[in-house]
Amino acid sequence: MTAMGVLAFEPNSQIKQDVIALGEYLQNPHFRIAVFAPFNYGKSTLLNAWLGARLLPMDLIPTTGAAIHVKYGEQIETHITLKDGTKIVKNGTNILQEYAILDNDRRMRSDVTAVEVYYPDPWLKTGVELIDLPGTDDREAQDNLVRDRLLTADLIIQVLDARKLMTLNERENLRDWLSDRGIKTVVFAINFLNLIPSEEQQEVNRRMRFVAESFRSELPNNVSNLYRVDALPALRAKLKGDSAALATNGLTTFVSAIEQITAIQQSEKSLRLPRLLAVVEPIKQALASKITTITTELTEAKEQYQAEIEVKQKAEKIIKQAFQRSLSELESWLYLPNLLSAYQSQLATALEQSKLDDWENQQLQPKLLEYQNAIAHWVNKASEFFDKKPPAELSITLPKPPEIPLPKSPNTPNKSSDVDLTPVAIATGLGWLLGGPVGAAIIGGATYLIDKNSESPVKPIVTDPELIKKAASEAAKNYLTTFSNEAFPPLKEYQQIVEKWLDFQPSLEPQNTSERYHNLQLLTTLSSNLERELEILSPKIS
Ligand SMILES: Nc1nc2c(ncn2[C@@H]2O[C@H](COP(=O)(O)OP(=O)(O)OP(=O)(O)O)[C@@H](O)[C@H]2O)c(=O)[nH]1
Ligand SMILES: [Mg+2]
Repeated sequence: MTAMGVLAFEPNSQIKQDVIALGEYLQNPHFRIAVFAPFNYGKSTLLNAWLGARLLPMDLIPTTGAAIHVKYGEQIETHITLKDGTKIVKNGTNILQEYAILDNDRRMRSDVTAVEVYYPDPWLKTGVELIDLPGTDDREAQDNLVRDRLLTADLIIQVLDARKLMTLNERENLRDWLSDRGIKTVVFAINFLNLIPSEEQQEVNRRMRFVAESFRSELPNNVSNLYRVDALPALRAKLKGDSAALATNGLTTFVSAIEQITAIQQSEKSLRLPRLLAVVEPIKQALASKITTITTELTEAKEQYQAEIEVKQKAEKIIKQAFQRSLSELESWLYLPNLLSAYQSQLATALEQSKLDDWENQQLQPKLLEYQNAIAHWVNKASEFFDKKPPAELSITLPKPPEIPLPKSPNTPNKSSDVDLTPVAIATGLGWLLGGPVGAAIIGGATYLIDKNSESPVKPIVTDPELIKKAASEAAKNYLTTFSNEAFPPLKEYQQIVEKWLDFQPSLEPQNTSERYHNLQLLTTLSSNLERELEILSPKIS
């Protein structure tokens, strides 16, 4: 049952064990009779007497260390199944000493999963199976095993020790545990009655009858569920074939009563369903409460998630607006007419003074950075808020130093007519340099023609301040035009990337809920299947 996993029962929880045991019980065609009692009460001795052979280990110390199932077989054989699947088959039952008794620490072997003894008894051949169980009240593992087996039994025989009667409390606990599982019939066998003085035997019998009364509601009035059997004397008599002794020690009466009760119960056949129903009820409840828990958790998760999404959507809106604003501020700054009116004249002055570098570092670059930072600020905010890596930063580079057509000056020597004076690259620091072999430089406002090929001192070529101013202003305009033209494409591209990146698309479901949905579905299906099965079964029980 997959729901067992979803319900996450404790590994040894009673419900889980009940379900497992019941599965086996429902499949098992044999009528199972289990004998149980605390250790040393003579369970194994009683079964041996019943079967007429020393099949099952008996001893003065706690002995039986497995549920030993005795079934019909043509010859006496013992089958041991180990946890790893190994099956050991041996003639006789000596091998029980190795696999089915408690060790020196009074513990069961943990590697044994099933112990079966096959025995050629005609009554067993009718489809009856006897189960010898470890004693209870010694260790929890044994107690658990016994309870498991009791649930899979069709008839339960409890051995009582005439010398140690059950207390009221013990009796009620047992009755509650059994009736919670739909087990209403228990046959009691009193052992060791011959060991107490006869004047006390009467009183013991009276009290035992009182105990037995709680477990016979399903039996006809003429059939008792309380018997006296002196197990050891019975075994001895049986082995000797002493039928007179068998009658006095109670075995004959006990065995024929059990056969009668078995016949009655076997004919009813309805034993197993009520027991199933008794165990199903707690499972139904566990399913229902788990379904409620998961549903509540899912609803809460969804509401919380919805709230988170709303917050994120709000944040997205604010961030997007702010980003757009900072971006259009930069755009407007880069808009050529604005650039020219803000910077052309100061740039021209800077060029005249050969201070392009200084101007870039002190004027243009800081301003550009300021706009870029404003944009990056919002991108980083979004990155933090939505916890995703931001796109590559916006990169706007400054143009190369400007080139200008250098005007001809009246002072320009004729011989320089062969010199191509345009365009002229304006370098920084040293002044103006021509692209060709001849350069022009402005140093401190004076313009010279530099013949780079000659070592001769520089000679001025343009000295007219008006012409220089004009050239510088032209150069400034060129520079700013290039700057504006080159800045827009990366800016547009960046805008597109960021706008797409800023689109927060919430997934429909909060994370980590899919498994819970799956479990919920599983449980709901299971629950309704269970209901349906029960509806089909119910008419058969009532
Ligand atoms: N005197 C006497 N001794 C008995 C009687 N029945 C059993 N015994 C002894 O009591 C001891 C325990 O008997 P077992 O049959 O091993 O008892 P058990 O209930 O199977 O014990 P565990 O397997 O340990 O739970 C053995 O030594 C038996 O010989 C009886 O009727 N009279
Ligand atoms: Mg035993």
